[in-house]
Amino acid sequence: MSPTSWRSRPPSERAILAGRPGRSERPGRSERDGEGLAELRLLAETAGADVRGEVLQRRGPIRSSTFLSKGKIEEVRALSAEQESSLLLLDEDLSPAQSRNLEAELKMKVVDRTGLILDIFSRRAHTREARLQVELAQLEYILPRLTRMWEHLSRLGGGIGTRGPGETQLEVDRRRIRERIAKLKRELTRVVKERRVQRRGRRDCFKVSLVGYTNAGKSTLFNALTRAHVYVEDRLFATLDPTTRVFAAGDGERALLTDTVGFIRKLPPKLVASFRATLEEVAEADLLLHVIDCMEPDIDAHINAVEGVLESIGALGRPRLLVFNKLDSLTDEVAALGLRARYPGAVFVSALTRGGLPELREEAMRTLRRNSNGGARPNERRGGDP
Ligand SMILES: Nc1nc2c(ncn2[C@@H]2O[C@H](COP(=O)(O)OP(=O)(O)OP(=O)(O)O)[C@@H](O)[C@H]2O)c(=O)[nH]1
Ligand SMILES: [Mg+2]
Repeated sequence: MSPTSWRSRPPSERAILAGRPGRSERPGRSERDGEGLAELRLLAETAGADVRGEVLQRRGPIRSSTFLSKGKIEEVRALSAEQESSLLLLDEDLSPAQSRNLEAELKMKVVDRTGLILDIFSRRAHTREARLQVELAQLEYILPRLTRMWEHLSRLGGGIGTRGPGETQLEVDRRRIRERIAKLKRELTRVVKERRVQRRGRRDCFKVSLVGYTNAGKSTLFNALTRAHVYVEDRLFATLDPTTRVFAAGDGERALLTDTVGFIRKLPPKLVASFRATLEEVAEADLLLHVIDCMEPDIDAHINAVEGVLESIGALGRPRLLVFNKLDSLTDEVAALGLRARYPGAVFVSALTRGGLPELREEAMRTLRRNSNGGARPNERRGGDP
């Protein structure tokens, strides 16, 4: 794979999906009925792909050289010929060698999960901060792949036009990428500092951050609670940049609410690291509102994925309130009662119909007061940085 080739593809490239069925997928379904890899399909569509079929690799040992078994590779080959597709999107992270082997066997472009998520982020990054963060993650993803690609060329026997010039070109490319990475890191360090200064200015306020799986409805809830107009879309990663607004005020106290980037299962660690400037806000919040889509079939997997990211950014210890959103869609009374019984401390809302919002605001403020030094207001609290 040319590391950058898939970034410049036309908007609706025909794609075949492959991966292991998720835990929430129902057994016994056919592999082409569109249910097997629901999240990958959403990611693919968000990236602008025209999904033409799915191939499921059942549980069991994988073929280490290509991840997919020989039989599955044949299936992908047949399906892609039938659908005239030249792109395979894999729901797993491949080593550089695996993606190279798979591309060689299939003679089609292969993009793994991290590659796909990075592609979506690069399409979504509009502000300077987001672009810096995404570019850093992309270059760090590309760098080891570049190395392996050129090593592979050298191993093929070198000879005229490959070995000598190949190695030279590899060194040049690697040096350029390393230099760019160093420059991006310096710029991001400046962004981190700017954000810290901004937050210092808000020391006297309670700080609340919305966190949650992508598409859970964080931005919709943010708009409903603050009357802001943050962009909302039924696609993944609509939000990359944080926005902060006043969300409650009164009795000499103010709480600020921040909407930020959503999380997903297997969010690339490099991407999380690159988003340090954005995610520090979360790590320093007085309260996290963990928004969950109550229609999600595997709620616990989503909660675990979010907690995994929170842990990796040092925010798992922050006070947290579970907020089940989209209650308007949950028409099954028994399921609604079941959820309330399973998560007794949670708040249930509909950002769309604004149901449950007063209760959420009250519960959030109650939790903030309880956690802030025995009821003192934020400007009376001890301590330096917010
Ligand atoms: N039925 C229903 N749909 C909702 C509700 N809240 C949000 N949605 C829809 O869910 C989709 C995602 O909403 P967003 O607010 O963009 O979700 P998000 O969590 O900010 O997503 P990312 O920024 O992509 O991580 C949109 O189509 C919203 O209209 C709700 O309470 N009920
Ligand atoms: Mg959003």
